[in-house]
Amino acid sequence: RDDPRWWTEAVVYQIYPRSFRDGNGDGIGDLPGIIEGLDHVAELGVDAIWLSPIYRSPMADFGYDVADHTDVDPVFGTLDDADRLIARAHELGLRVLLDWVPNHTSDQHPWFQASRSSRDDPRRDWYVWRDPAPDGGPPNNWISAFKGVPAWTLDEATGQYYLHSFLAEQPDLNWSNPEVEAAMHDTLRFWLDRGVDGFRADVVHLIGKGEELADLPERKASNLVVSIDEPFTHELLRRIRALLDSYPQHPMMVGEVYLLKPGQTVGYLGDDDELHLTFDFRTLHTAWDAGALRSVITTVQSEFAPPLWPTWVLSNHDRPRHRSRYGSLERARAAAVLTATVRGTPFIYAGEELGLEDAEIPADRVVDPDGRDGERAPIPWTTEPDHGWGPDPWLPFPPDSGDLSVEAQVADPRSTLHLYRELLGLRRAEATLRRGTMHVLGPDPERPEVLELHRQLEGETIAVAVNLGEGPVTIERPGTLLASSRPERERDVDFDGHLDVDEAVVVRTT
Ligand code: TEU
Ligand code: CA
Repeated sequence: RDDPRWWTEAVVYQIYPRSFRDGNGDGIGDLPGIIEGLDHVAELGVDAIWLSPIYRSPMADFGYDVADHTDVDPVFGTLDDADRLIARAHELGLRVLLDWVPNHTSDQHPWFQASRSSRDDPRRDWYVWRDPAPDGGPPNNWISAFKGVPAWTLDEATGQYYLHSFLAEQPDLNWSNPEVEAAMHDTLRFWLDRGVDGFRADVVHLIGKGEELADLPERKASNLVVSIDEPFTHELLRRIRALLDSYPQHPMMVGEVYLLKPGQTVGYLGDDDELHLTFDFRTLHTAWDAGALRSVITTVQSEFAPPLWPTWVLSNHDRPRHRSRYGSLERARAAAVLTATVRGTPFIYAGEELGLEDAEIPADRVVDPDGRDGERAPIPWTTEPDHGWGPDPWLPFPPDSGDLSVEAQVADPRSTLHLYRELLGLRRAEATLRRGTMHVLGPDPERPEVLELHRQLEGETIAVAVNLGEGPVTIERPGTLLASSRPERERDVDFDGHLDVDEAVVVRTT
């Protein structure tokens, strides 16, 4: 626990609290449920959990609309439950990261209630208020995420518009106001004092807005989240980092920097004085194609070359699960081999260790403002019809939930769950996989459909090869087969070079 750079060797497991496990049978996941599920998480072999928001919230965006940063929403439990969860996780050797939502609050937050109450309220300037344009319309052409509507809503009572990059129920905070900065620092302290080990910072690249708030070219205005990238944010991040660094548990902050152009995300690490880690969602937006994956991995690795450190993520609560995107369980299992062997900190989204697909959501059960319900379906724990959730889970289960349940997969050594345990065990055992350099091989003209990566440390090379082609292939890579995405393959034998369709192997080369 003393290593200040623990996060470079950790594997992080994302829990979406509504969907992970239900402790009281009301159909909505909760903190007592998470505590019950922690043994499963620890046995998987991860090092930390990240909880999507658990704070008091009207749930317009399922918790990403925070109404009180210092309390737990009653649907999830109590502050005592949070304390018990943190303590139990620590007993199991798991660090705990909370989601922190700095760009906006709920419109029900007392700060916004005060801010909207009058133009003279001391909290007026805690949010971004502007006069209407001369024609009475919004102050600029920005479009909010989710519904394609303007990022401004007119507040009739005071005759001004407020800015919301997301829903109208999620007004953007004004970080140019030092009181906002101080209040948001206090929310970090509140949880650091309770023992959490860090944060995942939601759309953190959006917090520093320019003073002008000028019109943007149309394409940027309607893709606001990927278009805002202001120098002021870096100043704010340096002060956040200083706060984190003042705590003895070496808190880590991973930023959701939702920028997709070359070189953009890496800038948010600063000179090792801003974020510790940043997501880079270019991999998340890449298809199951050898050329595309090779090129995105190469690019990200070169941007985050030592001494910098990248992350790796294939699924989360905002995007279709990678099994659904890639189209088969075999591919999802091959991708798991990459997750366990790439250079960088892997993030695993709860349920991917079961090989879950998105659930089919009937139109009348869609509840998310952006239609992300499918990837948020409840995790099946048992083979029983209710899969451990009581009669009325908040969303339908993913396909094959009986066979894919935790209970069924624990009992089956060939299951995806056992593959994840095996692979994460291998990562723990092999320093080369955690700390080694990584070289992405150029395409072999004979077999361009094979993606191959080499991890190297102190003269040892571990090769990872994935066949993304249409038929089986043979490669020239002598060594010992350490792992394969195929359950039937014998391990710890000489590798014969054979790769099935959608198979990934890990080979200690000789
Ligand atoms: O997501 C930011 C974000 O950009 C997403 O809205 C993404 O564009 C969209 O989901 C793609 O369908 C973060 C959170 O992860 C998300 O759950 C929140 O809704 C959002 O911020 C607002 O807090
Ligand atoms: Ca519940």
